[in-house]
Amino acid sequence: MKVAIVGASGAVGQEFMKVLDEQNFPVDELVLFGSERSAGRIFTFRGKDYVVQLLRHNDDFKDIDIAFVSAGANTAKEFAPTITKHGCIMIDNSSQFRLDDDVPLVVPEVNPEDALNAPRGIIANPNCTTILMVVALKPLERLSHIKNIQVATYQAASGAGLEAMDELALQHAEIAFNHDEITVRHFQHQLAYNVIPHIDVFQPNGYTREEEKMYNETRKIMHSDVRVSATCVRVPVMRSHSEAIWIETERPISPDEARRAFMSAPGLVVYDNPYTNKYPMPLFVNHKDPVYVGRIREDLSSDNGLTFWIVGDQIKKGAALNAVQIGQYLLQHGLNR
Ligand code: 2RA
Repeated sequence: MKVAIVGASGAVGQEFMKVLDEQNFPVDELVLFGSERSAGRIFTFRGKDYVVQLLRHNDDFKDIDIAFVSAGANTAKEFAPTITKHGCIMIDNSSQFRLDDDVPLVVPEVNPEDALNAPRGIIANPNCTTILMVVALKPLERLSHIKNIQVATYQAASGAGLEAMDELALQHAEIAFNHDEITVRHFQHQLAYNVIPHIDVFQPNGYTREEEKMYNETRKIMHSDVRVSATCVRVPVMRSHSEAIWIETERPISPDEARRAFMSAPGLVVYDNPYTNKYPMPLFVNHKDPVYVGRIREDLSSDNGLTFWIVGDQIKKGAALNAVQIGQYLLQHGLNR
């Protein structure tokens, strides 16, 4: 396979290389693309150095089978025709195409078969918070249709990029050394020792675009009329997102029934014994593949309610691993150019 990574120098671009190697993805040739800012940089993959090439409108993608793209919505929109015009499959991590009717939005543990119907050669990778949540929802939906979801997210700095992670570390250092001036560049406010209930742009209905993604993307991925109310919060954590989830189903699902369903579901690890302090925490989930689930219990506010807590690595399963798993599914089902 000839594989491209577009946005190679970013947090997700770097994770694509790591995951492709970890997953032993069949990469016979690798081509890295980036913006003016990163063109010329060199990265090593499986012991070989690769130079980031400037992304341009030409025939560079002519012989490429799959392009893993994480370069933002504007770049995805501008370069999708160039990337796909010779038959290259574009797996895009941006929000640009996620809700397009002719672009599948895929989480392999939930709706892999949707990836086989990509008339534009584009497959969209969902938002990280959505990916992590639907991996846990899928086994429960099989038990009883989920009618309503409420979710509060605790999102890591990594969701705002490498620079945001560096800034968080700097803020902690500045506070530790009693600096009066705290560096605030990527966040609306200081993140260290704080939480910010604002990710992406506020909409007229008072939800942010990040919160609306969880509503719209969950419905598309699960082919469901489920209603989702999200509150998405940035927290001073480096790279794993946490989510407190409440669901209401058509019939009651007991915590034990849910636990058994979680334990047999792909992509999930149950880590749940609060009495021995066993529950997922972001610091211990970093760089891990699965979504971890704990705090499983009845929702006391609803007759058919269940509530639980999940944690997943935002850069890995929340982005790069999910995209690579889509690529693996395509290969298993005869990706043809
Ligand atoms: C965030 N989900 O966490 C968004 C984009 N990665 O900022």
